Parts: sequence; C-alpha cells; structure tokens
Amino acid sequence: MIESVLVANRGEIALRVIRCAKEMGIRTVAVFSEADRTSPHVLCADEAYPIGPARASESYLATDRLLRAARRSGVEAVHPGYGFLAERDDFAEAVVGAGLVFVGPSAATIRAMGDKTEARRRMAAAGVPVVPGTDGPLASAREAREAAEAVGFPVVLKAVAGGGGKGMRVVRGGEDAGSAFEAAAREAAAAFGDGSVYVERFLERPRHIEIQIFGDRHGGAVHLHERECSIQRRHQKLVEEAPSPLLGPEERRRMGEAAVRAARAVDYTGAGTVEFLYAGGEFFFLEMNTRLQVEHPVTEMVTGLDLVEWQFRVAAGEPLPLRQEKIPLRGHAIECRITSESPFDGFLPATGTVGEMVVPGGPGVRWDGGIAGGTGIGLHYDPLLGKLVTWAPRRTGAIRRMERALGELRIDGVATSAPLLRRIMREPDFLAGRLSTAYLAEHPDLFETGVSGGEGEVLAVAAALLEHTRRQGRTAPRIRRAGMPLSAWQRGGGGGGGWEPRPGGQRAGPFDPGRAWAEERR
Ligand code: MV4
Repeated sequence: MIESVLVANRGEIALRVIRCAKEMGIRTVAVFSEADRTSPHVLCADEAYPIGPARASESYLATDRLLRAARRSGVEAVHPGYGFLAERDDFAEAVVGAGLVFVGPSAATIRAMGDKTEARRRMAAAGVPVVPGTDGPLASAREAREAAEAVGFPVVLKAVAGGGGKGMRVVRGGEDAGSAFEAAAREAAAAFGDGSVYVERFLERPRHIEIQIFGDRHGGAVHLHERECSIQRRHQKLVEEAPSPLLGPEERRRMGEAAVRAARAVDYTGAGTVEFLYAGGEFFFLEMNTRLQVEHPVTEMVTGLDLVEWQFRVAAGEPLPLRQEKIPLRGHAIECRITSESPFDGFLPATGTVGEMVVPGGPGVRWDGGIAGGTGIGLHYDPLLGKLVTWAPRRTGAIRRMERALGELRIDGVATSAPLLRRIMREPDFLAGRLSTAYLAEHPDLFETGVSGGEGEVLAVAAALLEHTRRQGRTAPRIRRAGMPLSAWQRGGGGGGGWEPRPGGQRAGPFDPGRAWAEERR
C-alpha cells in the first residue's frame, strides 16, 4: 500500500482525501497558500507545507513548488483532487518523473481525453455513440459552413482544447456558420492557447447524465452507475443525484456498458467520468473527465463504496475491489453545492469570514465541507464551501431530507446558495423529476425576491407584515434567558439556509418579506 500522500489541493476536496488517507493509515501532507494558513485541510493533515501566495498560479498551480513540498516531506504519492492541476497531463508526467505515484490516470490518457476531437475518434472507434459531427478541427470558415450543412442545423462549434462549455457557439442557419467559426476560434485561442474548433449537431434541452468509471492496472474496468447533473447554471452544477430519476434499468445498463467500453478504449486507470448527453431517448458521448468529480459522494451514498479508497488501492497497483455484478445500487442520493454566491443577486461572488456555523446531521445526511468558523472567504478560489448530501430509500425521501438539512445549515458571515437550493427542493418540476439542462432558465420564479421598489415594495411590506402577525399568533415563543446571547439556531437569518417556512407552514423563522410576498400572491 501507499504509505504517504501529498494532497495538491485545498478546501473540501483536500479534506475529503485527507480523511480517507488517515483511515487507511496513510501519512497525509497538506499544502497551503498564504490565504489558507488556518484552513481545515491544513489543520487536519499530519503535516502541512506553505507553497506561496494566495494567487493560485503562484501556489496551487505551481508544479515546482508542489514537487518541492513533496520532496521535503518525503511522500510516496500525490493526489491532485479536482480542478487546479488534476487534468493537466504535464503535471501527471512531472509527478511520475519525480519518482512519485500520481493518484490518477496516466499522462497519456489525460492528454488524449483533453483533445475533444481525439476523444470523439477514440470513442467512436470503440463503439460508444458520439454526437454526429466532424472528426477533426476545421481549417476555415468555409469548411465550417460546409461541415455544418453536412451535419445538419442546429450545430454547435466547440474548442478542441475546450470542455466545460467555454467557447461554445450555437449556429442555427448557414449564414451564421462562418462568423461563428471566426468568433469561436478567437475565443478558443484566447482561453486555451489553441484556436482549433470542431462542429457537432446541437441537441436541444438535453439531459446531462454521467457514468462513474474505474479502471485498474490489470485491464479491469467497471462502472458505478450514473449521476444526473442536469441542474446547472453556466456550466456550474448546483444539484446532482443518483440514480437518474428518468433512466430505466435497460438504458442504465446500455449507458454503463458504453462507459466501460470508453474506459477500456483508453486503458483507463483510477476514477473517471464519462459524460453523456441524453435527448430524445438516445444518449451520446460528450466528454471524459479524467479526475474524481465534485459530485462523487452521491455515487458513494448509493453504492456504499469509498471512491477515494478505491483510488488509493488502484494507484498502489491493486486490482479493482469488486466485479461489475457486485457493485450495489441502493436508494437515492442528492447533493447540493453550497457556494459563496448570492443566488438572488445574479450569483454575485460573496466574501467574508465564516462566523458561527451549524452543520446538519441526523440519519442519511453527509456534509463534505472545507470551512470552519473563522475561515476567510475571498475571491482567489472557487466559491464551493461544501456539499450537503442526503440519502434515503426513495427520491422523495432524499429530497425531504435535503430540505430539512438545508433548513438546519447555518453559515454566518457570508452569503450562500443555500436559500435557492431550498426553493429547488420544493419546486414541482424538480419533485417530479422533470429535469433538463434548461431547468434554471425555465424557472425564473426561483430567483424572484419580490421586493423591487415602487408599488411592489409597498405591497410586499404589507404582505410581509400580515404574514408576520399571523405567525406571531401561532408559533411558540423563543426562549431566551436574560443576558444569554441567542445561538445561531435560535437567531435565524445569516448567510446559511435561512429558516424559510414551508408554504402555509407554522415554523418559527426569520422574517422573509420576499417569501411572504410570493406566498401571498399565490
Ligand atoms: C452540447 C450541447 C448540445 N449539443 N453539445 C456544455 C458544456 C460542455 N461540456 C458541453 N455542453 C453542451 N454540449 C451538443 N452537441 C449542450 C451543452 C450544454 C450543456 C451540457 C451539459 C450540461 C449543461 C449544459 C448547458 C448548456 C449546454
């Protein structure tokens, strides 16, 4: 087994990996920037090394500094987490070149899957369905027009070096293909240093379903079922779940088999994800992500397996712990991403210092977070504070549990996405599993706050006062001994889940004029 690991990451994923390593008896080494001196991942590790200033390019993205820390600490392996250097083939190569174990796939696999046209070619050759489109990059605007016409409109132009939606351009008619090509190529060159662009048929309102895969160094490959990730905003996922509410056992089996073919086609080792678009009863390969994903806990909850433990075992050269038929699928799990963003304010990034926190608990509830009271939230890194995950035998139970848990969650000192997530947990289309990548765009009411000045504001205040008076009459008084400060539980408000009542509910909660207004209008 691996005896020591440096975790080349921060926040919740660094903590997640360190927790697993500790349970396996692996010595853990954290790294931290000047902004993360007292972060939980640093405090939790056996040892921690400073790697530079807050700016990621001079710390978490600085291969030389990470490798220096690895050498000084004498670790045997490096776990990249996700983001930062996790999908950089040159980093994987540098780690292996330094005589260390890279906990992830080979540099060659990362490189092949990073080129989206090569990925398409390899998948098509392996019998994995791909979206109709071009095999390679387009040489000119004229070629783009011709390719678009051959594929059939609407089409989408994508960066060969892209992924994650950056630089995508949808084209609905022939006249626009040339100018879209020029724009997409320019954007791709600026974003990725490679202006190559290819074309695919554009699927309308697809669902995003991905399959968790695992491969070992002995030719073994399995899948751990799917995750439904359709609720996204600008290619950032907000809610993920497993299994997908609308996938039948037959489709699940076919998608799983296609994902395993994909894994075998690139000699995959470690944890990976095959992303599919699902539209009109068909599924198509989209991309392969050569890392552990943010949303891996929903897979862990429905399989009962520890994916990070599997990563370490595979990296140590062990065969996969289970055969395909033995991989369980039990119950339903949902994950909500809690980010430091103001959802009702255009997702404006929020900053601050985490004050008092209440982390939800109880049966079927998991909190994977990277913050604690006192943690500073700035603008240097990704806004993900933590992930709230619930499990129950059925989907409705997991949703109710999530709503309950979001109600318990309190993060004072910084605005979070939690109030929006709580609204989603009550929204009829979500409850019915009517999901697509257009879900948020098609539900603008989720973002309504109701107080927007003028007449509306007067009405909102009136409605809110009415609601407040009604509630005062029927809720138990809050107990507060003289001189005792209110705890976060008693106080309500703050930046966490907020204690929004259910429509018509009777719970005490902070006064929320927007909510009261929306309810009054119904
Ligand atoms: C597509 C598509 C429709 N047709 N490709 C967006 C992220 C990037 N990984 C690929 N994306 C898409 N590719 C074809 N041929 C629609 C999207 C897309 C999307 C995909 C998954 C999840 C959310 C999305 C939101 C908008 C567009």
